[in-house]
Amino acid sequence: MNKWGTIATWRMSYEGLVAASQLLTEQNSAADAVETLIQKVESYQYYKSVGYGGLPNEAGVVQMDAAFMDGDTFAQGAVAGIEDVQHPISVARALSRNHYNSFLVGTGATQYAKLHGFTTTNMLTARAKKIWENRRAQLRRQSLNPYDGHDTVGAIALDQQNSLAVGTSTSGLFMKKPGRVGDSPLSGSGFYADSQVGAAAATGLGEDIMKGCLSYEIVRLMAAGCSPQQACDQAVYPFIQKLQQRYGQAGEFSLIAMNTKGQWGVATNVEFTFSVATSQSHPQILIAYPAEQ
Ligand code: SD4
Repeated sequence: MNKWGTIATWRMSYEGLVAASQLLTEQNSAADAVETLIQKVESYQYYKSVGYGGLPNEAGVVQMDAAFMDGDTFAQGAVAGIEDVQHPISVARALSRNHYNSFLVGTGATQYAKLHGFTTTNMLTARAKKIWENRRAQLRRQSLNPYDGHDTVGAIALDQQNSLAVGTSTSGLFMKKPGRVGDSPLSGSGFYADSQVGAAAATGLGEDIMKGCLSYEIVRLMAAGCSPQQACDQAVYPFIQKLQQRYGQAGEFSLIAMNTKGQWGVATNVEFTFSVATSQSHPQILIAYPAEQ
C-alpha cells in the first residue's frame, strides 16, 4: 500500500476522519476523503460551530462559510454567508470546478446551491435557537466576547496517488454581525494545498488568522524545506508575538499541516484537540498545547 494520511481540527472531526481514512485505504481520492470527513461534521447537530446545529449570527440566522482546494491543480471553491444548505463543503467543492465564479457569498451562494440541486434545510436547530436566545438575554446585561466556543472543521488528506486536498467548514463566530466572513473560506488564510509540497488549514479567530495568511505561510515554509511541524512553529509563534507587539493582542487560533510524505504538524495558542491518521498509524485524537515562547 502506498502512503496516505489525513489530519483534521478538533475532536469533532474524529468520526469523519475514521471514514476518510477508510476511503484513503481503499485508494479513493484526497478530495473525496476531505468532503466526506467534513460532511460528517456538518451533519452532526451536536457540534455548535459547523453545519446543522451551528450557532446563529446576531440576527438569529445560521450563516456558514466553507472552502475546498485541490492541491494538484490549485482549483479552489468557496462559499461565505450561505444559508439553509445542508453541506456547504459540497457546494464549495462543486464551485472549485469553475474557472469563473468559484467563490460565492450570501444570497448568491444560497441560490446557486438551490439551483444546482444541493439539499436545502433549515440549519437552525431548536437547541441552537435556545442558546442564541439565552445569549441575547445575557448580552443585554453585559458585553460578552462573541468568540467563545467557536470552531471550524479544517481537514487535509493525502491520497495514495500523492494528491493533497484541503477543506474547511464553519458557522463562524456565534453572534457575529450578519455578513461577517472569517478566514475559513479565504485562500491562504483558512486553507491552502499544493500537492508537490503540503497543505495547511486553520481554526480560531478569523480576524487574526487572516492578518498573517497563515495557511499559505505554512505551505511556503514547507516548500522551503521545513517539516510540517517546523513550518507550523515558524509561521504561527512569531506571528502571535508580532500581533501582540504591534496590535496589542492575539486571538486564539490553531493550525494543522501535512506534507507529501504524510508527516504532519500543529501549532496553537490554546489547548487544541485534533484527529490524525496515516498509513502508519490508526485514527487517533490528540491534544496540542501552546509551545513555550
Ligand atoms: C471564523 N475561523 O469564522 C472561524 C471560526 C473558528 O475556532 O474556527 N473558530 O473566524
